[in-house]
Amino acid sequence: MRVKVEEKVLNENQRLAQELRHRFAENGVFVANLISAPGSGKTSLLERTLARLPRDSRVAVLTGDIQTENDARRLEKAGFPTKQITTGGTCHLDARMITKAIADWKLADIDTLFIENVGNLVCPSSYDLGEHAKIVLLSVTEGEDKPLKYPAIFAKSELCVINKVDLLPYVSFDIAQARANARMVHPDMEIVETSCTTQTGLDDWLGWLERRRRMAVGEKVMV
Ligand SMILES: Nc1nc2c(ncn2[C@@H]2O[C@H](COP(=O)(O)OP(=O)(O)OP(=O)(O)O)[C@@H](O)[C@H]2O)c(=O)[nH]1
Ligand SMILES: [Mg+2]
Repeated sequence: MRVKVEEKVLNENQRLAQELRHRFAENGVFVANLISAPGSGKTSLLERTLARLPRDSRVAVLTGDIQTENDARRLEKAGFPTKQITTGGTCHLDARMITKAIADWKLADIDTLFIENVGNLVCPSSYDLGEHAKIVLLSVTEGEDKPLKYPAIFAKSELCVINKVDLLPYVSFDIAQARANARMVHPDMEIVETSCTTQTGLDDWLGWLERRRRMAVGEKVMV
């Protein structure tokens, strides 16, 4: 019975996600869905990203949490359209929440939509939001075994951002093993190493983002 209900919910989500995908494609919006355990640095990475973009960039941000508007308050400081989605208990964003949140935004005015999912490595992996790419963050305080313990999200994400590398001297995190574990689950996975504190690796992240955006909107990429 429970399986049947879950199936129905996921099918309905898939239908709404497909509608979103069409709308994003029609309007040329590239959508990135950032997923990680609580506290890996999703908001920090977005803060650093937004701060580096030209002020006239056509970027918008949705950020999901169970409670509080804290992340939206941090992100809106960059001056781009930003909305908090508070789920009130649900451990992931779903396509209906995205549809509702963007209802009064003109998609034709947006080139890139960043979605910060609720901090959780499990539930968000099952919910398509109509995005082009899922991006999973893993911070060096979490342990290099996480790709093996939470394979679904590593299998479904195009990019793994290993964040907080400034802390490597202080924690026993084997970064080579973390990379190998991610590639064991997802052999073609792209990986970048970042620190939002020292800004190490941010160029690699921004480069990936721009290449992926151009691919999504069908432009030719000159590398
Ligand atoms: N040392 C270090 N700390 C970081 C880095 N990135 C983020 N932090 C810190 O980690 C904590 C959590 O960062 P957030 O950006 O709020 O993490 P989050 O993934 O958005 O968290 P939730 O939205 O609650 O899931 C904050 O205290 C950040 O300052 C980093 O690269 N290095
Ligand atoms: Mg956050």
